[in-house]
Amino acid sequence: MDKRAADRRIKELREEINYHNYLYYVLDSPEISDAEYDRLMQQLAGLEKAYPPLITTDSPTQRVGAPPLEEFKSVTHTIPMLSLSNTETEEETLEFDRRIKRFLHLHEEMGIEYVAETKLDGLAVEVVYEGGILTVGSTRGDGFTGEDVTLNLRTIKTIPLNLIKRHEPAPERLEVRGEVFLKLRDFRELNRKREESGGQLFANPRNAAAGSLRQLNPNITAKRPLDIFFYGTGEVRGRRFETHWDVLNTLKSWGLKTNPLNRLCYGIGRVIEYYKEIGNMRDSLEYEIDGVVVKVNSLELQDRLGAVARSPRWAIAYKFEPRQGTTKILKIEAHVGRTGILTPVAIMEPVRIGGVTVSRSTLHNQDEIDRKDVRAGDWVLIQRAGDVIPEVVKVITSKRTGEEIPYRLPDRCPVCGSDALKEDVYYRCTGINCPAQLKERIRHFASRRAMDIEGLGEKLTEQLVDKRLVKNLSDIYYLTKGQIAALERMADKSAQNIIDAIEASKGRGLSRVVFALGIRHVGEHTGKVLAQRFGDIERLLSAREEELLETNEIGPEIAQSVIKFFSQDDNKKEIKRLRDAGIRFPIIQTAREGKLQGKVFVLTGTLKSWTRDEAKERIESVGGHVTSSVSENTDFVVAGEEPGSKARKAKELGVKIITEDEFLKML
Ligand code: 5U1
Repeated sequence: MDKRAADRRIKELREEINYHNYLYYVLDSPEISDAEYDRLMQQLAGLEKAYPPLITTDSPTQRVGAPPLEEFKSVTHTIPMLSLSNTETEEETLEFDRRIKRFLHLHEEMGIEYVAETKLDGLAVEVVYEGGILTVGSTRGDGFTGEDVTLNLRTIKTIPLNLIKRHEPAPERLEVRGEVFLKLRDFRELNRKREESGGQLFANPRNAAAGSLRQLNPNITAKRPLDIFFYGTGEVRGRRFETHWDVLNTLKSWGLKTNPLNRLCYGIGRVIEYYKEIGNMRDSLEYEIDGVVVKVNSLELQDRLGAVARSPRWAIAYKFEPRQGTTKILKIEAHVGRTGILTPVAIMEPVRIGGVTVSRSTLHNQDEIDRKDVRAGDWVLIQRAGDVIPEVVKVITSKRTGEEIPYRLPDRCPVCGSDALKEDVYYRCTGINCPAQLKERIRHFASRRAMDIEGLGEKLTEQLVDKRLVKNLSDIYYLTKGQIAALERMADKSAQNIIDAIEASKGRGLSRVVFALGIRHVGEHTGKVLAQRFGDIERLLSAREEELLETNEIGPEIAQSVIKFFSQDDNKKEIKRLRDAGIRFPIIQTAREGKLQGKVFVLTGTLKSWTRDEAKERIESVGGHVTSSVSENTDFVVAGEEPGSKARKAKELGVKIITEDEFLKML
C-alpha cells in the first residue's frame, strides 16, 4: 500500500474504531466481537508502524505510552467549576423548589422541569475538545485552577480522543465536565492486588480513583480501569443549547458517556420519587454514589437564577445517609480464611451506617494495623462503600484513655494450633486439616455464585465439620439424609431439602465448579475463561503452563496457581470423587454468537423459574446481554411478578415488555 492509500485507510480505521468505542462504551450496544475489534486495532497499528509520520495524537493507538511527568502543570478553567449546596431531607429539597419559584416570581403551584442525576462519589474533571479533538484535561482543583492530567485522562477508554460526528458536527470548542470513578469491583480487585504485593490499601473507591488519576506516570493510570460519566459543560463555542437535557443528549451523541440513570422530572414530586428509587438501587449499583443532583432543566432559567457564593441557585445535591460512622472496638480477633490466611477482624459496638448495622470490620493484616495504629478499645471512624466490607478509616486518637491494647496476630492458628508462618504481609496457618479453613472452603463452595447449595449455611457447615462428616469438599456429595437429619436443628423435611439442593448443584457447569474449588487467583470470571478454553475438567487437569498462558486473560500468576492446584494428588482425588458423585462438567455456553446475539434485556419483578443471576447467565449464553436500567437501547424488558418502575419506563420509551413465559419461549 502506498502512503496515500495508507493515509486514507488509517483515517477510515480510526473513524471505524472510534465508532465502535462509542457503541460499546456509550450505548452499551456493541456491533462487533472483541476479536473483530482487536483486528481493526492491529490493522491500524500495523499501518502506523509502516508509516510513522502518519501517527497523530488522536489516534486510538496513542492512548498509552507517554513518559512520566516531573510535575503537573496548572490549568485555569475558563468558567469556574462550581460546587453544589446540599439538602439532606425531603423538606429541604421542597424548600429548594419553593426558593426557585420565589426567585423567579412563579406561582407556587407551578411545576418546574428538573433533570435528576446520580451523584457519583468520584473526582470531578474537565476535558476540552477543540474541533472535536481532545486537547486538555484537568482536575477540578479549587474550582478555578486544576492540575493538567491530560495524559492520564487519555488512558481512560471511555473518554473519546475524537468526538463522534455522525449525528452532528463537533463544536469549535467544547469544555465538558464529568466525574471520574472506579467501579466497586475494580476497586476491590485493585486493593486485593495491592494487598498481595504489600502495598498500601486505598480506603475507598474515591481515593483509589483520585490516586490513580493523580499519577505522574500515565502508564500506571492506564492499568487502572477508571471510568467516567459526563454531566455538564463549561464554555461551548459553536453550539447553543436550550435545556440541560439537550446538553446531556448531545454529549452522548458526541460519544461522551452520560449516566443512563439520568431522568427528566416534571415537578419536584417526581424528583423525590427518583431519589427514593435510586436510594433503593444504591447497594446494587456498580459504583458508589452519595446522593442525587437536581438541576433546573431550562438554561434560560439557570441563567436568571445565577449563583450564590460558589454554588449555583439552580442545582442542589440531595444527599443520601452518610456511610461513615464512629464506634468502639471491643476486641480484635484473628479469623482463618479458606487459604489459611489469618485476618485480624475488629469486633465493634454495633453502629448503623447507611441503613445497615455494622459490628465487624476487617483490619486486613498486621501492617495495616501498625500503619493505622489500631488498638482494642479504640474509637474509630468506620466507612462502608456499596456492598464492600466495612473499613476502619482511622482511629480517633483524641478519645484515647490510655487503656487501649495494641494487637499482634498470633504465631499459632487460633483454631487448630498449627504454626502460622509469615508470608509477605500475611500469617498463614500451616495445618492441612485445619477445620477453620475447611469451613471457609465449604462456605465458598456452596455460595450462590459458586455451586449455589441452598441451606448449606454457616451453622450446618459448623456441625458437618465438627462432627467430621465432611473432611473434604467432595464429602458433601456423599452425605445421607439420615446423617443430616440427626444434626441439631434439623428434621426430616429440612434434611431432604438439603439433599435436594446438593443434588441440584451437580448440574451447575464447569465454570462454577472451577470457581467453587477455591483455586488461588481463580475468581468467578477466570473460572468462566478457563471453562471456555478447556471445555472439560480432564483437559483442564492436564493443561500445560504454555497452554494456560496462551489463553486470553490468563497471566503467569493464575497459570502457576492452576498447575499447582491440579498437580496435587489430593486435589486430583477430589475431582475424581466429585465426578463419581455425579457432578456433571458441561460448559454452560457464554457464546458471542447465539439466537439473542446483541439483544439487550432488562429484568424487572420476580421471576418464577430463575433467579436474576440464572436468567442473566442464560441470556448471555445465547449472545444477549443484560443491563440494569431501561433506555432507548433496550430491546426487551422481562416483567416478572410485581414489576417495578423499569416496566413503567419501558412503556414511556416504547420498549417491548414481555412476560416470563414469552421470555422462556424465546430462549
Ligand atoms: N451528576 C452530577 N454531578 N455533579 C456535580 N452533576 C453535577 N453537577 C455539578 C457537580 C459539582 O455541578 C454543576 C451543577 C455546577
